[in-house]
Amino acid sequence: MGFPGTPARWREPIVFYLMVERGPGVSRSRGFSRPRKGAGRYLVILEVVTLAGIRIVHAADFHAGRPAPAYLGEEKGRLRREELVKALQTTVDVAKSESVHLLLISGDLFEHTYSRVGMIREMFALFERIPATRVFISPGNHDPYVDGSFYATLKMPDNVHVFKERTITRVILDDPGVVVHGLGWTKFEETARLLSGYRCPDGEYPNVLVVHGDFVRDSTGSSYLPIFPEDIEGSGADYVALGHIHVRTEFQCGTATCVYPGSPEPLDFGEVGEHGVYLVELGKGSVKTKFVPTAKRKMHRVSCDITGADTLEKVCAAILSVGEPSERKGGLWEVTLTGVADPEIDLDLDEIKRAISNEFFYVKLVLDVVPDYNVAAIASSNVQGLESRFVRAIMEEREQAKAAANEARVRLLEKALYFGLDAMKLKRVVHRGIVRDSE
Ligand SMILES: [Mn+2]
Repeated sequence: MGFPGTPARWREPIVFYLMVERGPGVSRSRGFSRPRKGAGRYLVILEVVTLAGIRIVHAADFHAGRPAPAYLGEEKGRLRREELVKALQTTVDVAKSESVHLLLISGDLFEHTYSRVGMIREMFALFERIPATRVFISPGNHDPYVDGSFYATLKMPDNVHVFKERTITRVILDDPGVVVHGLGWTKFEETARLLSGYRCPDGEYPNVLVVHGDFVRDSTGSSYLPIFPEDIEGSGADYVALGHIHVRTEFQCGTATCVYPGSPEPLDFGEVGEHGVYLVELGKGSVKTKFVPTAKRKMHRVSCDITGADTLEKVCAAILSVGEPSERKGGLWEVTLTGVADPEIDLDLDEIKRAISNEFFYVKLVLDVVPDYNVAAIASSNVQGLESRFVRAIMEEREQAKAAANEARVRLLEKALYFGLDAMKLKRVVHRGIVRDSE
């Protein structure tokens, strides 16, 4: 074999391959080429072959098919629903561009109750785009392997393995050298500790465990397949690919690295922060993880101080100072208005929302402002007047509740104070601090 770009007298190069690490994932041949007799000089090349471990994309909790929250309305709801399905395509794209050996899906890929066969068929077909990647699916509580499940009725591409049994089974892959263990939910509720007592056989290949369940640290258990720390510590797994918790979490349990990748798309307001999938590089006794954000939209939960804003226009301007314009236009926001507000200003949330909603993909407003009443001054002025007597009565009760450390009653009385003052001064009750935009 000639060597391009080298002088002719430098015949065949001698290539030394230096192995820097032994382990799975070796794809290069090793050794060196022998010079042929009669050749003149030789170019000696030292090639360092770094051995990458087993490359994995780990994802869970897509919840494809789930109805969008009603507050999004019809058009945005439909769009959002499509985006949940599309998240699988994005995940497969990551698996393809990273040329991973394994794609692990730890349950709740779709919602059994709400999914249609056409949608699921399209989703399963996506796995055909990555024929060199082995796909492992561990059904969860929303997509259990029950009678009539799409996992049971539709044909899967050849590179996909679905764990359909309630007990752990394993698949040994000599190329790239890994053992994948997993189980599947076979009903919609699971209180048994299905991992308890399982032990991966010792061998030269690293062990991966794929399961959808609830990691619990106390003895209260869970109806979502409780997993106790000792279940994992005793398992001998190197990487535990979990699903069920929608906000990503990574933790160590004995020698095992455990990851909840979270839902690739956030599903509701509790699920703030980045969402995506995990890229994992695994060797025997070594695990490297990297989070890859893939979510199309983000959930934001912020508060906005409107103290000093004495017109609706100023209130709107304050709200529009949250985030960057692109974050507002693409994101789902929950904005809580806080601070001290002029009691005369009409904080009509519907009107405010109409004025600003074009600037957000979706915005939900929550009022948590304190009206700017000078309570002490009202209590001491015109002592026989209704307002003054009302304030003093409430304040007295508030002191008693405070002395009894009854926080809930203190808050209730403060609310009553402002409701009462509003009713007397403004002739109406203002719903401050009450969520009016139902989820
Ligand atoms: Mn889930």
